[in-house]
Parts: sequence; structure tokens; C-alpha cells
Amino acid sequence: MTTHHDIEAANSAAATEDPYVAIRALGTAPLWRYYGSVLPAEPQPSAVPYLWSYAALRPYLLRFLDELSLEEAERRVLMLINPGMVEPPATTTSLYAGLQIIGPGETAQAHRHTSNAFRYVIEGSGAYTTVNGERVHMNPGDLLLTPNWHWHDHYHEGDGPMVWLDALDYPLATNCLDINFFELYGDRSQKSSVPDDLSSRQFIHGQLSPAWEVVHTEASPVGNYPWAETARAFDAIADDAEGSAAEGVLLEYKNPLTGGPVLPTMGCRISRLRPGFRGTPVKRTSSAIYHVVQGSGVAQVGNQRLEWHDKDVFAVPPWHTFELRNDSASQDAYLFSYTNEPVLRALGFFREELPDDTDRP
Ligand code: GTQ
Repeated sequence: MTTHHDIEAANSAAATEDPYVAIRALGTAPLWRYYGSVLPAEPQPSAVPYLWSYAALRPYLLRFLDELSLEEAERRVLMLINPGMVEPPATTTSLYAGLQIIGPGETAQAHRHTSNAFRYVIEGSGAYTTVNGERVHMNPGDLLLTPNWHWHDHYHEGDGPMVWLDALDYPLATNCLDINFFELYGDRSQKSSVPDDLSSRQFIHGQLSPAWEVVHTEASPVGNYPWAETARAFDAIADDAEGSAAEGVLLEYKNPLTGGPVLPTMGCRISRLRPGFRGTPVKRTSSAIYHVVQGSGVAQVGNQRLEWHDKDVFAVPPWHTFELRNDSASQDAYLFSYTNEPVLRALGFFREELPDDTDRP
């Protein structure tokens, strides 16, 4: 109980002590010393532009494939950690990427989590991921979705190592919102309960979807967006199509039931940069991760020049000027990318500008 005496004592202490020391001990801080950090004039991301070289990392993936069993590792993944976001670990603001390797005959244990996830297949074939009882087969260039709370486990029945890029929104779900749940499945692997690749075959057409299926539409119902369909989509684009000024012939993977992004927290795109392509610079509040499907070129990200080659991954933090170039005179380059743009758009936080677009009204 606060007595009259306590109030008197507090009043006299407040009159003489250093008030900054005293208010800190009382669980407060003076806003007037925090304006710059709580309300910066512009975003001040801790993520930095960074590139992970696939050629440099691949030998270590192969070494762990040899030396570390999946029973030990559960998932044999090299997390791609942004030097500015080491603890808690993230690849860029709100997004994570990892490189996962699995060998013939191996199974990665079934589990589920709140975080939305997807894989983009980099090399090898003959593996499948079972997502809520559906076996989804994986080939290079395929995009496989594991929406939130869907059981998933991986099995490799082919020959040779198989590598894919894992993407998760856990830096948002866990590090920021603190809403992640995680569960192991009872058995190591799920049994197949529907025909293989059913969701992809049923829903990829988009314009003719099974009308009797009641589907939860926050995430796309498509299990796999196979490379073959991506290649067909590019083939359908006119040779003289202008494409986007910043990112060339840019296609977006869609949820066929809503026309929206494939996952509520992550949108996926793929672009073809024609030989000699030079993109116009662009600056966005979204963060992005790029994976080089094929080709080589340069990404100027803020003051960092990232030289990318086949299968590399690079991170673009929010509010960094971003400019793409395909340096080849004869080869197309293909870049797969994902962003947190769906989150920002849903909350009214998405903003985009050209760097010389600084005129104020
Ligand atoms: O394959 O389920 O890179 O749950 C990180 C967390 C992969 C996966 C990661 C995961 C997975």
C-alpha cells in the first residue's frame, strides 16, 4: 500500500536525483531522446545487402551430406545469415533462406509450424515432399509450397544429391510477432493419402478449378508450380514485350483462387533479363531475396555491388536502391525472387520510388 510517507519520499527524491537515471529504473524512457530511432526519417534496416556464392557453399553442403546423418541433423540446411541480422538469425528483414541438401534414400522428418514455407529446387531430381498427405515431386526450377500448419517431410528416392532453397517467414512469425508453434508428426514420414501431385494438377490451370472443393484461400492450393509451366508462361510472352523497366520480363506466381500472392506473407516472382538488360533503379519498403536460376550479372544494392552467378542467392534489404544488369551479350538470365510485399500491402506499408523521384509537393 502506498502511504502518505511514501509519496513524500518519492517527491523529495524526484527533486534531487538525476531524473534520467531515476525514470529508467522506473521502467520508462524519455521520448525526446528516441525520436530518431522510433520514428526515423527513413527506414534504417539492420539487414545489409549480401550475396551467398553457391560455388563456394556447394562443397560444404556435399561434405555435410557425407559427414552428418539426417537422423542427427533432422534437416541438413545451411542457413543464409545476413551479417546485419545474426541474432536472432534472418536473411533479410522478415525473410529467411537456407540451402538444404538430401541424399538418395534419406528422409527428413515430418513436422509442421506456423511459419509459411516454400522450396525452390536448385539441383537434382527424384525427391518429393509430402504436404498434408500429398506427395509433391521436385525437379529443378520447381516452386513447392508448404503453407502454415501443413505437415511436411521430404524423401529422396532418386540418385545423387538434391539441393533446394528453403524459404520461411519465421523472422516475421517468430522474431517479430512471436506467434510460432511447432510440432513433430508421430511417424518419421507421412503416408500418402491422395494421388501424387494432385493439387498442382487440379489447380495450376487457374481458370478452371474444381468447384466442389472448399479450399482455404489464404495460401495458394497449388502444391507445385513446376518449371515446365514457368517455361510455358515465358514462351507465351511476345519477343518484343517491354517487360518491367526494373526487372525485365517479370512473372508473378499467383494463388489461382484469389489472383493474389502464393502465401500471405511471401510473394514469389521470376524474371527473365534479356542479354545486356540494364534495369532502371528502384527503391522499395519491401525486402527481397533473389536466387539466380541461370546466368550472371550485377545487382547494385545501395552502395554494394553484388556480382551474381548461377545458383547464387542475394538479399535486398528495405529501402535500398536496387538496380539489375545482365552482363551477358548472348544469354538470358533468370532470377527467382520472393518478397514480404504481401505483408506490407495488407498493412498499407508498401512504398516504392525511383531514386531521383524526390520532388515534394
Ligand atoms: O524443410 O521444413 O530451412 O522447417 C528451416 C526450417 C527448412 C523444412 C528450413 C524448416 C525447413
